[in-house]
Amino acid sequence: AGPCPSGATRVPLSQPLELVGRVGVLPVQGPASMFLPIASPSGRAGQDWVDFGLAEPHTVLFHEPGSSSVWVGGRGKVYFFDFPEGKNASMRTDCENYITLLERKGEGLHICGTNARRPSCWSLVNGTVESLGEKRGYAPFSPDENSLVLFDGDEVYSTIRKQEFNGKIPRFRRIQGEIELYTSDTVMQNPQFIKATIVHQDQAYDDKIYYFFREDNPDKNPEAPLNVSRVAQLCRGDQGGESSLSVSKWNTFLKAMLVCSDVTTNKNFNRLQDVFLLPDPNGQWRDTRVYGVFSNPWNYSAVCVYSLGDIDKVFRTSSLKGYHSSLPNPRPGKCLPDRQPIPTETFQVADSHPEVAQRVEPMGPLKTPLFHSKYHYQKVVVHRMQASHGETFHVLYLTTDRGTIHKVVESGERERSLAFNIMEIQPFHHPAAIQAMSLDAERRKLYVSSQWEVSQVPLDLCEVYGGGCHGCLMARDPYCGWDQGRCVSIYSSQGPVLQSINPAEPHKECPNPKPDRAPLQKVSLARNSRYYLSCPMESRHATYSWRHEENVEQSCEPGHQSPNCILFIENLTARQYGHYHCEAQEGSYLREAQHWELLPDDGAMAEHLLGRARALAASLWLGAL
Ligand SMILES: *[C@@H]1O[C@H](CO)[C@@H](O)[C@H](O)[C@H]1NC(C)=O
Ligand SMILES: *[C@@H]1O[C@H](CO)[C@@H](O)[C@H](O)[C@H]1NC(C)=O
Ligand SMILES: *[C@@H]1O[C@H](CO)[C@@H](O)[C@H](O)[C@H]1NC(C)=O
Ligand SMILES: *[C@@H]1O[C@H](CO)[C@@H](O)[C@H](O)[C@H]1NC(C)=O
Ligand SMILES: CC(=O)N[C@H]1CO[C@H](CO)[C@@H](O)[C@@H]1O
Repeated sequence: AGPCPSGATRVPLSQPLELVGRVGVLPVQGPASMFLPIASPSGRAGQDWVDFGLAEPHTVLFHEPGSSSVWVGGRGKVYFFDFPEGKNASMRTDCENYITLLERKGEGLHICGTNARRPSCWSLVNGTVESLGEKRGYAPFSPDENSLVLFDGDEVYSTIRKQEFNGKIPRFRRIQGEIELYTSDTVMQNPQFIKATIVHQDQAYDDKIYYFFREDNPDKNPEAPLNVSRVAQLCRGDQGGESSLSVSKWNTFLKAMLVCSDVTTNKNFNRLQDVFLLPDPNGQWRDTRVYGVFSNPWNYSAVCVYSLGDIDKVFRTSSLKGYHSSLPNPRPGKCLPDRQPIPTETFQVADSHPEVAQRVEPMGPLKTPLFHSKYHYQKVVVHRMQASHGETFHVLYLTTDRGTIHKVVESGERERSLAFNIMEIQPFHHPAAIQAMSLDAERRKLYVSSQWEVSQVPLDLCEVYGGGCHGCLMARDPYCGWDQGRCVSIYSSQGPVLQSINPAEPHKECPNPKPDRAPLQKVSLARNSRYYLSCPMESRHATYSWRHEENVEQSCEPGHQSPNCILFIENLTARQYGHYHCEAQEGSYLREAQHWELLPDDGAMAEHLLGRARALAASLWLGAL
């Protein structure tokens, strides 16, 4: 983005902004019959959405767990939506003010934006917007900059540069609270910041800031990856150093490499895309799970899970890469009590050797990814939930580059985690890339925004699973169970619902030993006509086949290109009349998904159907080409 056009108007900082409210309409999509659903427009069942009414090329989302509202910062506007009431308050400013930050601040909301390259903030309290003036470091000069702002009480940390044209080297700063500090320019090479967090440790003086980033690989060997993924640590109580060189710099910076590779298959995932921290339910900071989404040069993805305890241990115990003398005392990276400054010698060693030799590896005995996949995942949030029999599951929601969300269930076992992709959710009315995603674990909702709309998606979408009890349990969705003849959310039911504890053959728990048969559908067709039968592949784990009498005429394996398993009949012969069954098979589980009977007919009705069938077939062929 270049400088502002001469006609651009900034929001006058002296003038409060106008707020406008409106009541929106929230259509709710009806349920559709599915079992183990794959991408489908009906994956939207039960969700709410609101259209912006215009394109918002850059959005940020703010949602407070437990509330039914969501704030979206757009271009010159802050949208406020309440689900299910649905209203919006938009803040009218000029087209160049991209809102990049929305954060709770006491009673109100802190809003910061680019404001035509004069980064500024506003506070919104009790429906009134007031200008806080120009605030460098809180918002970037243009919205696509690599910016991260972290609030903790009165402290504010930021990676946003303060000068528009100089100071191009990205730094991690403390911009409010204690003395202002920044990272040395030599400790990171072209960093892309991903996520920052504050971790309160056992002793207050030991509190840490961890941030995750990618940077250029210092190893220029042509075999080596271009980028490496990192976690860095800083002591929250860092007061800077004693020498003129160290006085305004973080004196406790160290960084470590984050490894996400599968040694058995020799697959490496080097590009960190997103991080989600899942705190331990018992409040043990060391057991916080750090979920990292990584990709490789072919845009395949892997999810690796680390623990904060392991990260902390690497920084506390590892030697420094390339440093072969004995370490000074206190050792680099150590937080000192009582606001003691770090001795210059310790700073110099850490500043010249900021990387620890030991790498941070995923949890688990094999230190491998939780799973890898051919999808290009971008963002992740994780929900810890308890199924009705008390077993804990971690459910991952991953955004794909096609604007959908994959729901992946990790079973709670410590030793050998298993991950199962159970659903693809299309959250929007107009398919579009997902710009922001926020999880409300308490209310069990996901909020996502695209350039067109913001959408509220319930985590317990159970009505989408068709196929009766078998379909409901085969879905292996820990939020859903079978109750009184329906696949229901475990939260909506008063009493216990039937859920499976047998992940291999969950349907065996159902009262009816055999799944329901599909209803018979009939069609009359003339001889020599062209026709096709289509069977939606609702499960991503099943093989679908079309059977005519005893012969399998068409078979579609999991991972089939099209979402339907299609049987073409080029030129209908006498032998081809009769019954056709589409069957979905997964392990020992077999379900009839469709049942058709093709009947001979030479009358006018057949002509009509034939014409329709031909038209459909033609459009389908075009689609396939
Ligand atoms: C917000 O507005 C309400 C009603 O106008 C008023 O009662 C309340 O005191 C206000 N709160 C603050 C913090 O100004
Ligand atoms: C990673 O590598 C690419 C390709 O060389 C480069 O453009 C990019 O700036 C590098 N750094 C990061 C942090 O992604
Ligand atoms: C990977 O994804 C990025 C961004 O989505 C895209 O620019 C790039 O071309 C993709 N690379 C490959 C090999 O598909
Ligand atoms: C179907 O087969 C019949 C007899 O073999 C032939 O006359 C007819 O042209 C064929 N129709 C098509 C559409 O290929
Ligand atoms: C997204 C949206 O619906 N925006 C509306 C918010 O309210 C103002 C004022 O009524 C409308 O002009 C916007 O279109």
